[in-house]
Amino acid sequence: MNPPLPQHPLQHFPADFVWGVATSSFQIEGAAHEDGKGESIWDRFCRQPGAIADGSNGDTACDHYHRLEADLDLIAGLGVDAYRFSMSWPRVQPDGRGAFNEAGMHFYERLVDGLIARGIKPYLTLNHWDLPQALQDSGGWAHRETVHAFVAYARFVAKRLGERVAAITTHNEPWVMAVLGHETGLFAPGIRHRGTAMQVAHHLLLSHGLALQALRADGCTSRLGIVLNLSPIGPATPSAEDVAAARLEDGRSVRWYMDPLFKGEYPADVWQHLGVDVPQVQPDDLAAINTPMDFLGINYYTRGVVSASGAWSAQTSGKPLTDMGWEIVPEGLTELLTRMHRDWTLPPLYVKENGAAFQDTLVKGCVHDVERTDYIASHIAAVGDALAQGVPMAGYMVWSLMDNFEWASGYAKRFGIVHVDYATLTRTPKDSYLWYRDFLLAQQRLRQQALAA
Ligand code: GCO
Repeated sequence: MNPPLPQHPLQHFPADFVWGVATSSFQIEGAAHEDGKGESIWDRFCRQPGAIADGSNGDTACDHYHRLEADLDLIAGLGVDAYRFSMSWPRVQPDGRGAFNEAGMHFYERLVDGLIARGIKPYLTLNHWDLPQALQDSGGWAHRETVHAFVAYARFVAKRLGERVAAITTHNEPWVMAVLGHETGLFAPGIRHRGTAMQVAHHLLLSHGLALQALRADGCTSRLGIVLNLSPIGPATPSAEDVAAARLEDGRSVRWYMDPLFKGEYPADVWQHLGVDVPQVQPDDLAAINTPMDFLGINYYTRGVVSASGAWSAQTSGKPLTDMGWEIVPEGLTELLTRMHRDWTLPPLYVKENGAAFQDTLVKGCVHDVERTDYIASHIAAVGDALAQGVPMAGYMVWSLMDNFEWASGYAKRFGIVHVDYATLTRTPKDSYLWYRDFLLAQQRLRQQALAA
């Protein structure tokens, strides 16, 4: 017998609320050296000894590139309104500047048309971290020229797909690219220099703003925005030192992105703290970053807790943990969303990623992932709580459609609601997939009842 699935009271979401599921190019596509695709910084980074926990790479990943139709059927089987995917820049423009690669574009046209044929709205992300290596070789995101290269790439893609995709996200998680990629060096391109990281963050934000302006000038009809990874950040204890440390971390990870995007300024306390590591900012940059957006996407996984001594650890906090060692805190999502609504004037908000890694076991064609199902159900309820408090929530997307390449953790961490057997590449929907499908069906019925009433 199957273990019982978690029960949460069925909340009533607005009829136009967008339910979705998400992936990213490097994590699922594979076909790393096919049909004219250029090298990305993640292709290169995976070759560095020790960079990836299991020594793996994205050469095959989930082989999504060759299994597109079957994967589209899996997405359709969920009954979602939207599918969030990213485009590999080096697949469509191998060197990041100059010639575009028609074979690469063709893959994404098939993807978008296949979604539309199945009644699913395509949500496209232009940059989910896999920068063309050729651009890295000339300085990458630390170099201002990359900003202009990105805008040219965005314009090309929007001209080809803009009428068919419902939404275009410029960047996924600038904090991760800047800090994990250029300060701690845990992610590609593996640089360790705080000043470089802050310059990268500035260039990502600037290229986002300039791309929005260019796309709108070109007449692009998709809704445009950015996706940030955010957490509520609190002190480990009420001590003045911990409170100050938490405030600074909130500044570095939340306000450093939200203030320029929504107020046109960097937070003064963080600017002062950074000293010589502040970015070079040209006179019109902040006005460009402050360009109004049609939506803001948020990726939420866990809360942040900060102690000045660095002594706090999630492992001893007493909260349940995921396989990433991250605390499970659904109420943290409500706290984050209501705080954002309070502190900034926001466009419609979407949770663009939310989900959890657990060690799954596939037995007789089933994965009884009760913990993941409960994680998703409790976080959807947390979004409902934010809505009830007046936050302009417009959608929610599960991370991720299927198990995939979890960056520096390789294939060891499984976030999918569909299990992938990496030896055979067989896909098996987990219980969480079945739960989400049934949940969406129930939402659909509520919508119909509301329409009929
Ligand atoms: C991110 C990325 C995803 C990750 C997911 C789980 O948020 O880091 O957008 O690519 O796989 O978050 O860590």
